[in-house]
Amino acid sequence: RGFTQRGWPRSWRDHDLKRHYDVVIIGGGLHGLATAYYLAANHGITNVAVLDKGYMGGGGSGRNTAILRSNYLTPEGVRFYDRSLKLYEGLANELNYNVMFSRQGHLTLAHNDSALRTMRWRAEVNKVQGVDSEVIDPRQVKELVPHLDTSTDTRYPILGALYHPPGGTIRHDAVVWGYARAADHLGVQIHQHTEVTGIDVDNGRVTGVRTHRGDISAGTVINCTAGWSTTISEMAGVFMPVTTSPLQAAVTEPVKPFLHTVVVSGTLHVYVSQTDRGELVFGASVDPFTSYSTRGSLAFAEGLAGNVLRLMPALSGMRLLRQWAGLCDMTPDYSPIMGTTPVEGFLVDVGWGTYGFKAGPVAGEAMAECVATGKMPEIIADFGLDRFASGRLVGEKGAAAVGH
Ligand code: PYC
Repeated sequence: RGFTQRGWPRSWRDHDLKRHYDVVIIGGGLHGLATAYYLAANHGITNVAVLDKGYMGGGGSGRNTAILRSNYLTPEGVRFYDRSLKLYEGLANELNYNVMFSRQGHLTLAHNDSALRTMRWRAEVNKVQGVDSEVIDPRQVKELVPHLDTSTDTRYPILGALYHPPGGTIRHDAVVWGYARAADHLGVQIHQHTEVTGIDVDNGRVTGVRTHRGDISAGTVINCTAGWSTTISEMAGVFMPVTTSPLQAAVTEPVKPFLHTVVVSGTLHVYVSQTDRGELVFGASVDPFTSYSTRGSLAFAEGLAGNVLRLMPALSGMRLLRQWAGLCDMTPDYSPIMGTTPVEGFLVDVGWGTYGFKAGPVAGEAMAECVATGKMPEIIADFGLDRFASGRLVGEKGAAAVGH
């Protein structure tokens, strides 16, 4: 396995590219690595390569705000994300890696009647699916988060909230590293800095992948990218109804722990949680334009600060330390696109919008099953690419953490 220069054991190995793999996964983020891990762990498929033009977890997996929840709006979405949360709960054991899962509970604030109505709707759908969510009043909100301004004479008074106790946060990098190390142990090859330049298709069937390090033949190719999901799919001749927008986030200096619940306001386009190190992690809605830029902007920092202070005026003295952006591939119904495509052997796990991170484990589990059995697992059957032609959409916009 080898050691780094500092004497630390390597988490995964480097390899020369082989000429053939049974499965090539494009995209070494959480989804690609989880798929590789479950292919090997659940189905014994180990002749697998994970390719990434950058480093493992350098895209959305390392840029999200690490929030976990399953309080979605559609039954399909709730079932799917609930399975993911269950896998997250057991992940430290499964991977033998400290992923720092923290079940703090998740609050989505309602500042007007229509938001409150949507919270009630979500709470009922959640309960029917066996997921713990309920609407609470401003007094209960204040008990959970004393720093929130729950007074009634504000521009955006808090009328209530959807409270989801199973939600929380996790250490996002650790999740990526844990899956990568476990997949490597099982024989999967991880190839960082390996850019895919083309996908070979013969007679409607995928036959291989071209990279700047050489060509590979493969029976199955899975597109697990974000930001470049349309570019990769187009290499196989598959069109994706996806547009890409940046989503910015920021982190403050560390302070003594005072916030023990994830707080989200869709109306104010802001969410906040506190890490174990004491930093506050903030995010907003996607930038209102399409772009592949991962740089932060002053306009975002200004807008964010104003909205955070509307919610928690006591934070006015805190300093932002860093800001960044990740790329969100948005679909028309805000649900992902998963499974088979018209090109045989070319599968996709894309279009994750603003909630791909929380779906990583279940997406990997389901995609691995799809490859191993050749059938769409029931849990992702509603997320197929064909739904855009049939019109059977899975509208999840009402459960997006933030306005879009
Ligand atoms: O869907 O919970 C969410 C979320 C948080 C940050 C971005 N999306």
